[in-house]
Amino acid sequence: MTEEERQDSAIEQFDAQRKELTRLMSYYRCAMMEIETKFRVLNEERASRWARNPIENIKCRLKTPESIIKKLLRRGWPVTVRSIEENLNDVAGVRVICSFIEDVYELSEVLLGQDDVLLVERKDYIANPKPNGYRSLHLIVKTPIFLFGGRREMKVEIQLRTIAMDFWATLEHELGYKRGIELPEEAKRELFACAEESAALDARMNALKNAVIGDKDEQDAPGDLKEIVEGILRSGRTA
Ligand code: 0O2
Repeated sequence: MTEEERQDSAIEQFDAQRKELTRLMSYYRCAMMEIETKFRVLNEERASRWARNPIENIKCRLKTPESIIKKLLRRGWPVTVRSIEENLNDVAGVRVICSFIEDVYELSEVLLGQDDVLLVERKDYIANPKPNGYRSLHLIVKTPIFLFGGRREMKVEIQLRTIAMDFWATLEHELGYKRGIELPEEAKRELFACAEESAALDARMNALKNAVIGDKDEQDAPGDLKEIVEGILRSGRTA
């Protein structure tokens, strides 16, 4: 092979990978849109039936190619387009900020009850907060997107949390988590205390909701849900 032929072949391979990556990222974007729409539909229905919005805000994000490559390298996985799909669960992320703690669980149960949503992994950092105080419900789901060429299953990471949990996580992210820096012990203790206070506030606001609105929308909630939520709220009250 001449030098020129080698260059042409390298360019061709690079171009093929680039096109494949662009296509894959667009599939992730589509899956993210599907999941976002599912939550918007649930919010719309609750708003029309009970004049209440269980969802305060939805934030979607696609991991950047730089961040994807860094994660693959960090974990020792191959840096190829196929490896992204095989190894990463969080390329497409949907964060659902809920009004009350009960909304987090109800929305997740209802979403997972849909026949085109398959649960891959569930991490309940609300029932079991991280040692630093972080709380959220994390789901990895598979959902289909329908393309000209047919159906394709894509993974999406969903984080459900209350406004108070989001307030804490956003500021904590600013302070340390994002930059990967180790905070001084005193700062860690203070952040943990803030997380506990936020959890107690969440429990009080949830109780207030039930006192003011009653349990109208709980009539729609799946049977075992009340018990789970009540357990979490009890622990929040004693925090
Ligand atoms: P970004 O910038 O938000 O995307 P995995 O991704 O599953 O291989 P891990 O750590 O087991 O790795 O995942 P986990 O525990 O489900 O957490 C992943 C995401 O949750 C993070 O994504 C954060 O968004 C959020 N998160 C987890 N722990 C914390 C925490 O202590 N503080 C804050 N503020 N957020 C947290 P990324 O990709 O790390 O960051």
